[in-house]
Amino acid sequence: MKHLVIFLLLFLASSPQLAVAQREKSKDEKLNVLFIISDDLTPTALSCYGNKVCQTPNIDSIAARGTLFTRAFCQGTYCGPSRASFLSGYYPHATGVLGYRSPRPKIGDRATWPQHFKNHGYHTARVSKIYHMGVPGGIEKGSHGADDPASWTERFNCKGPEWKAPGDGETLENNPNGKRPVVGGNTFVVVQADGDDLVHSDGKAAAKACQLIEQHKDKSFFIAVGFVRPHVPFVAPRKYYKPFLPYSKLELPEKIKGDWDDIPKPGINYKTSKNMKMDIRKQKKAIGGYYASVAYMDAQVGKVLDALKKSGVADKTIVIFTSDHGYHLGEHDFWAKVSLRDESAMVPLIISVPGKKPAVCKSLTELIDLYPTVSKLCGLKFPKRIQGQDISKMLDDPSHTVRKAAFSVAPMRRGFLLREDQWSYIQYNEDASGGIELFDMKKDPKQYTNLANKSEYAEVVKAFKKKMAAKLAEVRTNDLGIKYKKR
Ligand SMILES: [Ca+2]
Repeated sequence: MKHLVIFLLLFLASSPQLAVAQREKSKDEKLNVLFIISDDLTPTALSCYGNKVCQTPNIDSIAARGTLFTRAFCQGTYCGPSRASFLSGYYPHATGVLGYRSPRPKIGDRATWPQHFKNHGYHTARVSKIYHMGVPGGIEKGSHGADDPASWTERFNCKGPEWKAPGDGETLENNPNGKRPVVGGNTFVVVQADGDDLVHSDGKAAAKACQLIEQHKDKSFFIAVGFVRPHVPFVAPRKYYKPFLPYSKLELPEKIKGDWDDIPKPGINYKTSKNMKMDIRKQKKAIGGYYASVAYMDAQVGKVLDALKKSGVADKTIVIFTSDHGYHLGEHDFWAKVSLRDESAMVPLIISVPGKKPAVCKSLTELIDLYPTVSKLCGLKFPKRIQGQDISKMLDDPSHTVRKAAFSVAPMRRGFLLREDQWSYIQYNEDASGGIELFDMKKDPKQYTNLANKSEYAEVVKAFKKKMAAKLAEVRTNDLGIKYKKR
């Protein structure tokens, strides 16, 4: 009898019907991708990264199921170059996309990350800002920005009132006498807005994402959801401000006398408490407005996660949460992005894969790793020409490493960063003629003491100059056929 059962099982396993059924099963089991990206979000503002004041329960819930990367770096410290890089799979200095343009003219018909999935039968959908879009200008218009149509099966923009939202608004930047009205542009403005979540772009983006998950749950999907908060203007419905009021109770980062004295001019960030003319009250309000925007964005993430749960396909969907770069919230009296210090160059990165254990991974990673990694996780071969590394093994073994240094650039400052385990090395200009910063990240994790001009570190600096030149040469060795000018 036992032998008969084994015979029957063997017979069934070799039958063509069963083979077809197995193929169909494996097709059904292709993992979906839900990619959520916030704009200008520093990891230090999230409770899963240790913030005690700003609570982000929904983003934390992704971390509770997935791998939280504590040392993930963007490749460009503002929207345009960062997004063009991880979406195309090339470093900013490979494509030369150092500003606010689509990478398409530089990559020709080579597939971008979402397009690679589209080419493999995925339904790829873009909701709001994935490639660069001007915030607030582009969001007020509801336009496509520097999008790449070939990446998507369908795409949706989410118009919002931004700084014009009715409510109590104040311009914090360059407004010492308080007479400056609430304005648009890349300006620190806080608006405690009237009305509910759906008044704003991110509320609309969450609603659209929920609808798309339900609509496409029966096929393989790659849904990319872009939230524009906490990018300025800091606008959120009133209720999200409550935990941060009065603003006077919020704490500012420690201010050290003479903090700027040992750093080269381009190392002083483009926005500072000084040049923005923000007194202590305004600095605290900026943090409160930023946190309220984060809390609002986190609530929208929660809606999307609920829709995924309800759809019944959560157990076959990879969820990724990240940002395009970090942000200063007053450290060294710096504000916003662009700087190559950790607060600005690091991004939150959480990857949750069904069936894998939650973990915290301290290995150095880069946003450019998403293209090869997520391809690998979904069983797609990725093109050799792309420049990121496959970090998928880190999701099984968080001690796995693929690189000794993370690389990032701040083209606005002609700045270049190599961030190693022990050192943060920053130089300005390709020949370092604009100055150098070197921080010992073990002894000085908040980067207060620049060691670059101390004679005892001359060898370390010399070695980094060499490593930087080699990294740039490596980046420019690619299949794009571009002639590079030194900047
Ligand atoms: Ca951004």
